[in-house]
Amino acid sequence: MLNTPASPLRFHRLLLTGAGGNLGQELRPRLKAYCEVLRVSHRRDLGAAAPGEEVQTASLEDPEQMMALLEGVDAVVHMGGVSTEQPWAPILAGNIMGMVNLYEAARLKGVKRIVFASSNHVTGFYRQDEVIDTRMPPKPDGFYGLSKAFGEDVAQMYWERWGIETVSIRIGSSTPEPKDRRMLSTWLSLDDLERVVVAALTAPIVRHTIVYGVSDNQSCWWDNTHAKHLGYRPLDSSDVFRAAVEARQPYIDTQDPAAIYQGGAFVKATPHG
Ligand code: 15L
Repeated sequence: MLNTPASPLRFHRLLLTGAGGNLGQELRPRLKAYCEVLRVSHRRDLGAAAPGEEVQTASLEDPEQMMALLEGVDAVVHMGGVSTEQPWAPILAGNIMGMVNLYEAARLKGVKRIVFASSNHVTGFYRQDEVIDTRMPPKPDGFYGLSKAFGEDVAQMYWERWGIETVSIRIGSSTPEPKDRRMLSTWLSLDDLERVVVAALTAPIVRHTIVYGVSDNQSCWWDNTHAKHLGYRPLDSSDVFRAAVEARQPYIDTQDPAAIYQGGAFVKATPHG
């Protein structure tokens, strides 16, 4: 957790969806510093609310539950939905219907800022020897990446038509430590995750901005030039883990699609039936 003595309360009520997921669990205690009330939600029961929290169960694919969830909310950190490559049905429910339900509820309840957990898998079929920026065309590496590309388009449409601002964070690999060679380039430390989410919540004007959620790794495939106005400055780097990762994984198979493309193993995941 960041030591941010200067972190003022900026929101009355902030909503965190997917609060029971891996990154939702990380953000739950961290986001409390930026609001008076943190409403946390998940499709399953999250148990008792901590001080300053409200717990509300909601399924993304249920429009009525989403309408109730957005009631009285000032801003949303949307971490909910499917976060790995899966068959189409759960992706359709969580990431396609869920995105539209979330934005319709935001429109009807007057919510004006959403931080959307997009993914690097929107551009997973660029090669690992290419450096790309946030304005290059998507190249999704599966149903999951495709659904996140759709989510970014939803965010764009709701900005143009309804003035709802979004920052779509194409999260790299957010884990306590980088686990393999690919993650030396894609790693987002948990503190930098908090930094990029807070920047996305508090930057004065964002319209619809796309940013790669990545730490200050010496090797990096993603150029965030067009998101500089967010003021996101990563302070961590995978480099301190490099020697240990290379010792664990001394060789890479350069013919393996997982080593050729930025999406790694996602480019060959086949849970599609
Ligand atoms: C993601 O989008 C996934 O949610 C996460 O589980 C990781 O696999 C990450 O991408 C990654 O690319 O490492």
